[in-house]
Amino acid sequence: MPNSSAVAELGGVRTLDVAIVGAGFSGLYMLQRVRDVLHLETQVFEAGDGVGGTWYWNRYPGARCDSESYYYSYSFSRELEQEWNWSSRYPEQPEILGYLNHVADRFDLRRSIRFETRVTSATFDEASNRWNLTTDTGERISAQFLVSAVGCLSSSNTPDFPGIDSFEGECYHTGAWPHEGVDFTGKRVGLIGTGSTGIQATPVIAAQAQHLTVFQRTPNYSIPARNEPLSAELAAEIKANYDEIRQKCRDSDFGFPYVPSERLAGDATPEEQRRVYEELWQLGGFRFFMSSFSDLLTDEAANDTAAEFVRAKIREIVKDPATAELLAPTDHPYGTKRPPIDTSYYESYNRDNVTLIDVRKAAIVEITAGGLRTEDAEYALDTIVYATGFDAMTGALLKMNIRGVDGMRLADKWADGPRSLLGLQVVGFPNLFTITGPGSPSVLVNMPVAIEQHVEWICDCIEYLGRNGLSRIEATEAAQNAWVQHVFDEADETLFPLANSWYMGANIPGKTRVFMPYVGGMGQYRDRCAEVVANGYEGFAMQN
Ligand code: NA7
Repeated sequence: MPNSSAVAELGGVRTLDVAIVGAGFSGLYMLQRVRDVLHLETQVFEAGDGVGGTWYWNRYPGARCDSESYYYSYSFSRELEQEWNWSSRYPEQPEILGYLNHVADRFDLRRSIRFETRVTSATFDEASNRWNLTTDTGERISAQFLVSAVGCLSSSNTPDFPGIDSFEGECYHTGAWPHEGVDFTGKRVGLIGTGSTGIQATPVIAAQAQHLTVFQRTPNYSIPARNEPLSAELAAEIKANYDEIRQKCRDSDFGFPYVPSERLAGDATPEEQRRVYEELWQLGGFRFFMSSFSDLLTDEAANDTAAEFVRAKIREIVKDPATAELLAPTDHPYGTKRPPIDTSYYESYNRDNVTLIDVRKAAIVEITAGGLRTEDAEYALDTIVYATGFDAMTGALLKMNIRGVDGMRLADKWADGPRSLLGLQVVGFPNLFTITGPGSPSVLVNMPVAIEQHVEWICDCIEYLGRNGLSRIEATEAAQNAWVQHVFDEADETLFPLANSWYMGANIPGKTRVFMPYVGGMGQYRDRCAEVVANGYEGFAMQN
């Protein structure tokens, strides 16, 4: 084991083998493995006052997982898998947060987590091959390895609207929701953003508020979730078959246990296409995307059959034809932005107290003391909800102020878009590992599947280094360049680059547009990672 030192205070500097940043799904599992399997000295640093990451911060009304509970969970502990009971098909945010708290208690993780502590800088010291960290609580840490478990969607984005601070009502970002909740009773609420979050929040806020005005820039293709309680019989069947379910997730493209379709949309008649889409629409959730036809992401004509089916559904559900037309997306292929899953989203627009405003036609000009002004009207509001998303994939990582070899800032290194080897390491930043970093399947996959694979790969790597008396590992330039090219090539074979999505960094003004996640599929990616190890960590340079 590398530096299996006891935790030590040297001149006010705490020494660790592994420093982990973030206590969400990734950080908790990383901690469990580093501390209890590798038996190394480690500490998690977490900005919040509790565990949960995404599920700690995103407490907005209607927040729930779009993946089904039984596979949106850890697989590393059979006991955990068997003892935890999910209440419904799609767990709500409090239930997932409860699950992660249970994990923290069950594995006694809290004692190794420093809460309400944000890492403010991380600098690599070449002389010692260690990372020097500082925190906003004044702590100084020296760690041999730095593991980022900061999440892909954790740095919230509030647009820089003129006058934003002049608003005299209440305003909230969905990604930093007050723990005590918000009462919308009797309020005129404005909701900006119709991504997955706005789509989940709309029906719930509409049911409480006096009036809800939704400000939409880009309409989305949303598929009904069809949430329902998980019956005792189904729960027992899942538990009896967990090994098989998990293996299917690991081998699949998207980390889901669904049977992928091998059929091309173009090989089906229009009637057959409609039958397939209708069946999956009724089943609900991501099956529509993953189990309908295999060419939806590669062939525009095939994609349009799915897109047109959803548009027809919107026109069928939404009674006002003008509103239905506004809600029907035409500017990007289906699935090229993260496909939302909803509960009564389109139906909300049939309520008398919900209005949809097109802010692509007439953009938001400013936030005023009493509401919001667009290019053609003013809206009086008591509350504004920003469901405006995140600086995805790189935002939280870059906020940490990471400096590698020769003082190089990661922010500068990635000014033209993130570059990494396998989404795990970056040239010039030795001993830094990024769980679900850009260049890995990450957000295109059911996240716990991607997270567990990364945690296990990183821990195996750290163990290997220790066993071989090595103290430093770094991606090589040639291997990184080849991987980045492969990531781009795979993306270019799909329709993904046609959308202005957060996958492309297009939601953040000034952010370089490159497709960030790896689209080659979880199964293929796992094989590549295993091959790298089998070839003696091919593409990585290691030193004593
Ligand atoms: P998203 O998917 O990034 O959605 C943000 C929404 O906010 C989207 O509709 C944006 O429109 C809209 N937005 C952002 N900036 C503006 C401005 N300046 N004016 C008007 N509208 C704006 O974030 P979510 O939180 O919904 O979901 C993030 C992920 O969390 C989700 O994909 C799941 O993986 C879980 P745009 O589409 O950019 O035109």
